[in-house]
Amino acid sequence: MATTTAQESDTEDPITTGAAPTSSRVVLEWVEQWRNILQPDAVHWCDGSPQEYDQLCNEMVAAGTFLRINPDNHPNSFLALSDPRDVARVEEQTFIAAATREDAGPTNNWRDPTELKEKLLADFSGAMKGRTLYVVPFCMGPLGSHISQYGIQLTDSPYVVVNMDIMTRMGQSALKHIEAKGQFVRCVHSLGYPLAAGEADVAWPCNPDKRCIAHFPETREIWSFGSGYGGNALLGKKCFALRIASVMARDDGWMAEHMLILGVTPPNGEKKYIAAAFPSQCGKTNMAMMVPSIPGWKVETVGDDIAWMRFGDDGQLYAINPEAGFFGVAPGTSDKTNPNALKALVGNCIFTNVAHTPPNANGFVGADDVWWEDLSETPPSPLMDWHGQNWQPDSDRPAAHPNARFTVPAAQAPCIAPEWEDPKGVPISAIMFGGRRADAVPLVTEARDWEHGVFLGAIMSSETTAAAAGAVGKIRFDPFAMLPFMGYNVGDYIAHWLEIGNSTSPEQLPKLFWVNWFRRDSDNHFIWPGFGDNARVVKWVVERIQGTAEAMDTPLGLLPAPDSLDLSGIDAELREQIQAELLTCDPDSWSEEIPRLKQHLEQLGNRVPRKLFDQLDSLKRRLETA
Ligand code: SAT
Ligand code: MN
Repeated sequence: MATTTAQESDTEDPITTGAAPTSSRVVLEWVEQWRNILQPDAVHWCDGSPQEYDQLCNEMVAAGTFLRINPDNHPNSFLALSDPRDVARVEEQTFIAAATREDAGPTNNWRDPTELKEKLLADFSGAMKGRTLYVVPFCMGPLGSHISQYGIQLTDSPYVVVNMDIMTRMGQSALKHIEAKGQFVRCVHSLGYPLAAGEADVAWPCNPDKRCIAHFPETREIWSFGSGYGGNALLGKKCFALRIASVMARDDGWMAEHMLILGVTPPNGEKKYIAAAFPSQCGKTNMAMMVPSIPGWKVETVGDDIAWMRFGDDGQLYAINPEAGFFGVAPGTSDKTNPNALKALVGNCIFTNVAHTPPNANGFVGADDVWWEDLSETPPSPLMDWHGQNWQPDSDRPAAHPNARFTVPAAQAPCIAPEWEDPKGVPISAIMFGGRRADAVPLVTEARDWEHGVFLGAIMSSETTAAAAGAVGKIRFDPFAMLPFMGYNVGDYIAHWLEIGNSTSPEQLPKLFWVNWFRRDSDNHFIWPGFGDNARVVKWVVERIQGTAEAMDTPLGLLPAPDSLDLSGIDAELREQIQAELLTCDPDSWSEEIPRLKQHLEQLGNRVPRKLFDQLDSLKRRLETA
């Protein structure tokens, strides 16, 4: 570990980056430039060692940011409770500062890069007074993979450092690769809460009024101010791996997508890989870790949130998971919904904004442990909620925040695919797009071809969730589950998808599918059982790839032919309801949707390829003649 503190030195300007474990001029100059702006008391170059991790955690326990939870239940694990104003991604304060408004497109908040930098430089100036500046070199993807990318995050949050340690390949080895390449994404992050001499710190410093998550795609920079939570602050995740990487991918012929990656082994042993795009909090982690309800089928996890995909020399599309950990939604995670996630949470976890049992508690979880909605049918008692206040089952608010999270190393999941870190990536045979839709969208629809699949991805919509600040449950269009994560104009993004479809032979392209697990009946209950039963849909998809399952043509696309979707073991009444409601296309209600879809495509601006409107016209015609 290399920390230089003001106290240790007796020169005029005591803080230097002199203890840096690198001789790379680009790195040193950049860090030094920011040290001058941020004015920290100390600079710490992160080496990514377990000792460093332990020391930072112990310091956070001492500072009150972390509570060590019962080591008998979760060794080496901690609970953090955030400032109640800092609990989710803030889309309103997230900006794409591309050279022109048009380059950012109508779905992004655009700011002029020069003006935004000027404003932010004022905010960053002196922002780390009284704090340590951590230099966090990291790699997104397996170290040395030709698909991986590198970054350095400057931050004054030790909470961010330890989360980055779990979520990325962080430290000395990443720095060596950065030195060799001379290239890295520049990520600057401050909580925006400097401390005056002698001022006491708070457990979760942040500056909600001045929050600003800024992306400069042309220069591959991220400047994030004022938040310490999730995707606002762990800059390797949405900021880099999606917003900046989507721009890199467009420029260089690859794809950066909001997708899980799973490996599925059918009874015949021929393993296939599927990527699936769903908005935040729509079950990507559960799907990636599912335990199939149908015998003889096995699912393994490659990634649960982000996929980077590139064509191999053989013309196939290969995917890596750029992350090294899971930053999963805790509430709802249970033995029923995701037993593999619970098994992954054996230890070395960071829990944020879940509920906890006080030190003197007894009962099911015992003292000093964590709890969230659905973890057990009966909540433990006594229980402290995510505000740290006493909570009763008849309270009118949840015990865990709906966007409470666990951070855990991916390797700890018992279902992790042995090849999950293969630098080559895994060959993708199918891509699914799915939203959270109570009505209309069938359980599964196969696209007629790539272009039709791109159309289905572009008209995806979903109910909003607690992963982002704002209203929950409102339907919004969320093309490719990338609405909050595209680093450039959505029309160009769709055009890029079309270009990808021309980059290899049609037989080598993944097949595209549209799915929806979230249809509700008139009593507002989910119709489809979901979770392990989603394996039935995966099975149909694999059989379509292999050419063994039947499909029927509908105006929307190819739906499972009667009896081709395996519904064995589901009770007869539900089977009938599934056939009648989830595996049909209702031409009348879809005809009513057409004007809305047209308006949606128009609102995406004048860079939306003509082909999308042609697809809409064809859909309209098919519906009229159905
Ligand atoms: O907060 S994150 O962006 O990391 C999680 C999510 O919304 O998917
Ligand atoms: Mn996500």
